[in-house]
Amino acid sequence: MTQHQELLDEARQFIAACYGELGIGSEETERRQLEVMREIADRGTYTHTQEELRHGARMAWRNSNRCIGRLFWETLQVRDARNAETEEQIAEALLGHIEEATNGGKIRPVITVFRPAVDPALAVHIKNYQLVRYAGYETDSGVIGDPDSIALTRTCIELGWRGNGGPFDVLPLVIQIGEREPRLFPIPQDIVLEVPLTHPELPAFEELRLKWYAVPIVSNMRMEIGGISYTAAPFNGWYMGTEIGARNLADEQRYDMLPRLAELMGLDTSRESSLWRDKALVELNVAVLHSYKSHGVSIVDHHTAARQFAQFGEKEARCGRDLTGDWTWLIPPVSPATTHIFHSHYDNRTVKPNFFYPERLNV
Ligand code: HEM
Ligand code: NRG
Repeated sequence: MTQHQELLDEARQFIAACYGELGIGSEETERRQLEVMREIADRGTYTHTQEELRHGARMAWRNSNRCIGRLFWETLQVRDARNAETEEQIAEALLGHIEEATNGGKIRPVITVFRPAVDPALAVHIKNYQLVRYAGYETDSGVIGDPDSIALTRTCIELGWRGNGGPFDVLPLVIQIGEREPRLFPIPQDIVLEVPLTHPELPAFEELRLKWYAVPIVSNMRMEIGGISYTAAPFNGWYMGTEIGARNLADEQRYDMLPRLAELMGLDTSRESSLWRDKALVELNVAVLHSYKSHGVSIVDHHTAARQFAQFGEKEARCGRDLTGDWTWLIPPVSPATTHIFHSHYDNRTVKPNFFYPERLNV
């Protein structure tokens, strides 16, 4: 199939599905389909209306097979930033996103959509994996900060950024239009909400001097709606506690905190069969949930999230839609078999609109 034909088909299908869900009559749907077909014939592309963009982005979240948080897909706030042209205007919209999403801790699910990649020379690329992320520095005595950010940190330094060399330095926004030189925009510290981690029963936990940022804003995925590719469409919800407590701070190739926490807890680390790793892991996750809650920052534990996901499945069935999902990502990394997800099967086929990993390498 030619690219042109593929776009026509995707567009027609999307308008039909979107307008059907929005309860728009067949006359208006057919009128819009014709208009879109004509626009594609004239320009080789078409422009979504605000309503199509808004509902399309919500469908993209609803179709994200790896996401356990989909019950709330209809609440997604869609910011239309398709008119942002320069790197400065894009950065300003991104800072606005951080503020609107953070909302003093009562996190709002938000997506900001930049102009689609019609002309590759003008395509918008955000090179950060998430808008807020900690730097990772390779030093002679090992990595300081987040090892996951080593490549981006190096790029930032090459582009003139000077980090503080600390374990939790927020990286600047790195924005690139087409093949132009990427531009850096530091994020003002006062708009980045962070949570210092404490444990409800272990006062010594503070000695680890851990913290994490409040809002995960994934910024490197491409959103595809009706055959149109939005290369920059950062989105956020709130964290599930295990993402921080069982992965970011626990993985050996990330902050690797389990050995130090086990020591602090006085556990027997001389043999695996004492299950010191498991005990430390649970307490790290208790600390994350406790700290976010006591700072009034939205977060969900994996048991509640799994129940919400079950509700999502029931709601989808009532709407006559098949549930798709990726089991390997949906099961939480702590006590997976205590959730119904572990004992279920999911169809992992890709339904569009959806989010995709970028085709071009990010750093
Ligand atoms: C993945 C939870 C909101 C789209 C995930 C993951 C979790 C999660 C736990 C797995 C992440 C990992 O293992 O690294 C939640 C929660 C939300 C939420 C609790 C609260 C509202 C959203 C929103 C969107 C979204 C608003 C898009 C509009 C996705 C996508 C992935 C994902 C595309 C897969 C990411 C990848 O492949 O790397 N979500 N999510 N989620 N979520 Fe959500
Ligand atoms: N595991 C990553 C974040 C991935 C997306 N998770 C969400 N998304 N909760 C991490 O930083 O730990 N969301 O849009 O809320």
